[in-house]
Amino acid sequence: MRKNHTTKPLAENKHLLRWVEKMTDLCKPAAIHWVDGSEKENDALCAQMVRGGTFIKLNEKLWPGCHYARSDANDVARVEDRTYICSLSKDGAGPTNNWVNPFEMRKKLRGLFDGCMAGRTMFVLPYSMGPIGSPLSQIGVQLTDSPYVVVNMRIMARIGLPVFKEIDKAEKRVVPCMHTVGAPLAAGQKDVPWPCNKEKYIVHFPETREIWSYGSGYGGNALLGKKCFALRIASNMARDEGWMAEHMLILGVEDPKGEKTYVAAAFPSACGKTNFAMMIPPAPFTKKGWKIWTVGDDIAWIRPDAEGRLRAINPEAGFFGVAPGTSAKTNPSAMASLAKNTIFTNVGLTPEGGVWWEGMTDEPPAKLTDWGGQPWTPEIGKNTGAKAAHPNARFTAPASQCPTIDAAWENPNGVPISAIIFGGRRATTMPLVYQAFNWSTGVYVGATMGSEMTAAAAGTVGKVRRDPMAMLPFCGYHMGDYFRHWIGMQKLLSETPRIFHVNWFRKDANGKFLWPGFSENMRVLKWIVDRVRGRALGKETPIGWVPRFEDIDWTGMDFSKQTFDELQAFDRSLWRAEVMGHEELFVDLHDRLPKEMVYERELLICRM
Ligand code: TSX
Ligand code: MN
Repeated sequence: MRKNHTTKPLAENKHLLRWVEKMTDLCKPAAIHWVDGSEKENDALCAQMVRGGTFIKLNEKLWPGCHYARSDANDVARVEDRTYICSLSKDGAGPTNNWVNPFEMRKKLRGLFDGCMAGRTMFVLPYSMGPIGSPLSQIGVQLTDSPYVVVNMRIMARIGLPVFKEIDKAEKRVVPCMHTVGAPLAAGQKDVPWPCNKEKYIVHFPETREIWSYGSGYGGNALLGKKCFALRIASNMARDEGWMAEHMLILGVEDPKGEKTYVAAAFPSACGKTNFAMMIPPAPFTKKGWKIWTVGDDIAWIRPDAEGRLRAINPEAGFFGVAPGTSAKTNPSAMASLAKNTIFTNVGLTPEGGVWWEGMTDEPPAKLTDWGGQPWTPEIGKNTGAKAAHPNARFTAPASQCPTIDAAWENPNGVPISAIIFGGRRATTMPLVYQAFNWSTGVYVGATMGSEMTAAAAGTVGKVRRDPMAMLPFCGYHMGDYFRHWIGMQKLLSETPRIFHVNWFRKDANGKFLWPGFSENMRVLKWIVDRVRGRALGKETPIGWVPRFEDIDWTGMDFSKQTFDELQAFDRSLWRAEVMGHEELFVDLHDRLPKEMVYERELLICRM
C-alpha cells in the first residue's frame, strides 16, 4: 500500500459517497482507501504495519498467519468513563450512562475531528454484523485511520465488497461510524507503533444511530461493530423494533438422540463466558453422545420468528477473547481457534517469535519480552509482580476455526433459543443453579444479577456489583426502560424461553470453591436442557426450582450429597441482605422501573 494513494470508490450509494466526501473534508486524511476485504489487501496492510512497527510477524512454523501488537500503555482497555450516550433527553440515557447534550457533543467532536487524520490514510470500512443478507443482520460503515482496526474488523465481522453490494441494494439503513486514533501527522513527522490520544471519547447518538470514537485504537473503543454497534446502538434499535440485543453467548447442547437445544447466557466479566461457550463435556457424557456446539461467545441478537419463538444470531465472526487464563486445560477449543490467522495484542513475545501469557502453560518460558516491550523472566515476574501479558491482553481469532463451531452458526435465520442463563461470581448466597418460576420472575433474576469484584483496583474485593443482564456498560438507554422491554417481549412470544441462574463460584467456610466448574458444568447444563424438554424434576424453593441431588447426572464424578446440599443451600439471612441489595439498584432506576420488578421483589420477600 503506497502512501497518499486514494483508491476508487467501491460503492455507488449516493448517501454513502456524500457522507465520505463530507467526512474527508472534516478529517483531512492524506489518502482514502476503500476496503475490499480481500486477502491480498489484508496481506498488504499487515506488511505495512510490520514495516511501521505496529505489528510483529510471528514465527510462521509455530503461529502461521499470526501477528503480534503492543498497544500504548495508556490505551489498554475500554474507557467507560469516556463513553457517552448522547440521546436528546438526559432521562432517556438513564443514571447508569454518561450523558452530554448531543448538540454540545457534536460541536466538541467537530473540533476534535477537524484535521484529525492528517498524514494518514482514511479507510472506508463497510461491515455486516451477522451473515451478509440475513434478515437479522445490520450494516455499518466505519471511517477509520487505523489499519490495525481494519485487519481486526476483518476477523470480527464480515467486511468489504459483498457489504458494499448490500449497501448499493439500499435495503437497509447503514450506521455511520467515525473513528480516529486522534494522532494527526505533520509533514515528515515519523509515526509511532501505536498512535492514540490521551483524550478519549466514545460517543453514541441513539436517535440518529451514529457512533463517533476519538483517541483510542483498542478493542471495544475502536472495533466499532462490537460493543458500540452490536450492543449500545442495537439495543436502541431492538427496543424500537421488538427484538433484543444482548451481551450473551449462544451454545447448542446436543443430546444422545442427536437433538439440539440452544441456550443463551449472560455473565459479567471474569466469569469465563468464552470458556462456557466452548465447553467440552466430561468423558462419560461425551461417550454417551452429549456435545456442546458454539454459536457465539459474546453477543446475541434475538428476535421472535413467525411462530412467536425466539431465534438468535451471533452478529460477530470472530472471538476477541481475554488471553490470560486461556489454556489447553481451561479452553482447548479457544486454543485451537487461535492457533493460526490470529492477532495477539499485549501478550508476551517469546524469543522464537511465539506468544505466551499467564495461565497458558504451567511452566512459563525461560525468558520473553513482556507486553510493555521489557525483558521478562519468571524470576522477574516473581520478584516484581510484573506480568508477561497485560491482564486485558487479547486474541482476535476467526470463529470459523473453532473446533466446536455449530453447523448453524451462520444460519441467516438464527437458531431457536430454548433457555436463557444468567450468572455471576458469588462466594455465598447463590446456589449452583436454580430456575425462575416464569418469564417475569426470570427478568427479575437477570435484572438483579451481580458479581463479586476480584481485582482490588476495581473496588472493594468481595462487594457485589450489580450488573443487570451483564448490560450495565452496554445498554444504550435507560436501564428501567430496558427491563420494561424485557417484560414486554413476552407479549410478542407464543412460548418464552425458560430462565435459569447459575453460580460456578460458591465457596465453603474455608474459602475453597465448592464446585469444580469447567467441563463439570455440563451436568448443570444437562439438568437445564432436561427441564426445558420436560424430562427432569426439581424442587420448589423461595427463589425458584432447584435440582435435587438425584436430578443431576453424576456419572463418572465423585460428588457427595452433603457438598451438593451446601452448594444449593438457601440461607434466609443472606437472602435478606441480597434483596436489600436489589432495592439499592432499584432506587437508582425508580422513575422508570416497571412495576413488575417491584411486585417480583415483594413476592420474593413474601416467599422468604
Ligand atoms: O471459566 C471458568 N468456568 C467456566 C467454564 C466452562 N472459570 C474461570 C473463570 C475465570 C475467567 C472457572 N473458575 C470456573 C468455571 O466453571 N470455575 C472456577 C473456579 C475454580 C477454579 C479452580 C478450580 C475449581 C474451581 N480448581 C480445582 O478444583 C482443582
Ligand atoms: Mn463482552
